[in-house]
Amino acid sequence: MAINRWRYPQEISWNDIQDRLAGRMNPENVVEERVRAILQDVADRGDDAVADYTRRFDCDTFEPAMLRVPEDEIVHALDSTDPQFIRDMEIVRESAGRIRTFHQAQKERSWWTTSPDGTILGQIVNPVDRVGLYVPGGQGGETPLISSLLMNAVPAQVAGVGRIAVCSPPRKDGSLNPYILGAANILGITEVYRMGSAWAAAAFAYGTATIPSVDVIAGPGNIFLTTAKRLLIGQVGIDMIAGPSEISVVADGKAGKPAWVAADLLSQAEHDALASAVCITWNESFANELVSELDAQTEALPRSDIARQALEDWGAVVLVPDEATAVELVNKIAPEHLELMVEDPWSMLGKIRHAGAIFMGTHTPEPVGDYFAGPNHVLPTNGTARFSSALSVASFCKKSSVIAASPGYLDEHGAKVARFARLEGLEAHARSVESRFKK
Ligand code: HSO
Ligand code: ZN
Repeated sequence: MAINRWRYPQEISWNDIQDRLAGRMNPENVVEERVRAILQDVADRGDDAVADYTRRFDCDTFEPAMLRVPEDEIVHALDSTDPQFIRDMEIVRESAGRIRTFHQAQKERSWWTTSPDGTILGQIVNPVDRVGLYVPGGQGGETPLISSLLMNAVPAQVAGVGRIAVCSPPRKDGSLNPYILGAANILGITEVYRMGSAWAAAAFAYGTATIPSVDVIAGPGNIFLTTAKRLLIGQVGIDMIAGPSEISVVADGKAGKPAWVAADLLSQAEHDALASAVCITWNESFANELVSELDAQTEALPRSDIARQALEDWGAVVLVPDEATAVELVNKIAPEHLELMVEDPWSMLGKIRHAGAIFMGTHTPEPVGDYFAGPNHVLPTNGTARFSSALSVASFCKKSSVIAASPGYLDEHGAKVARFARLEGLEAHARSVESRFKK
């Protein structure tokens, strides 16, 4: 495998690295026209359009009556006799609990301030009313992203969203994967639809006879779903436009073996041929060992083709002169996931300013965060960690400000407000205020 090896900054500049990684952006424009037509069709024809697309792409016997999964099926989703399924569902339950505990700490409160004159100012936090969550089917419905369902549903529940609907594309026989229904049961979600791709987003955004419209659509999906979400912003809120997975590992060569770093890089490379996995180190012999580990481990993976392509196209082992340069480079990349595989990660942490999620030291491989620890795995990609954050309870809330002026407020401040209004040539504003106090 031909993985990039760069000496930064001697052999490659930051601009060059940026150019190399920028090509990863999804070529969304190519599908935009098709997605626009799908959105319009669902807006016009509702359930029939959704069923038509589902028949074409997922299940050739699909009818509108099959859109909603009967509640009974979800209520009985855990009544399985398969011991493996039961054990798996216990893992899902424990993970959901840990995700819930973490997100409960994020909950923002409404707050109030009172001035000496009796004026009260405040901010009220309210959840949105209705949310539609998307779960990708994965390989024809065989490997749905259950963890992403948890990561989207739990913060919405902690926010207090009253109505949470879930959708996922049906398998060939029209059914949903039992793991999706089992997870919905564990989460206490009873509204589940069989639909996927851009038409699912359209149905959630516009509403149909069967599917009520929602306020926020969240969850990962293929390029059609992502493009639909992007085009629907404004009509609905969305979680974020997440790009292919990324990981950067800072390794001092003392903490953690090359084999571990290689495995961690591959954990994200296997997601997508467009995924990016980068190791930054100032230890040359470690870099050499890492490259041979990557070679060997990639070949041994079931998804070796995807991982190899990701590593060759968007991966790199970057040799820097020292730790300070490593930190500088990390802050420029602003990676989705950052592992600090160094002896003292806590002393490095304070210097990291831009990263979606940070994994500390040798005992914290990134997949612990993907599945189990509690923090959200829906994270900013493509350098957007410079200005945005993980999916959170706040993603499903909005705030209303409250102003309650005291009886004496306008006598004291009214003239200033009126003058400010006239500075902007807005006479009616000025009179609204002046009508209430004596000049
Ligand atoms: N690492 C992905 C999330 C995920 N991993 C889901 C496994 N399942 C987000 O970048
Ligand atoms: Zn992952």
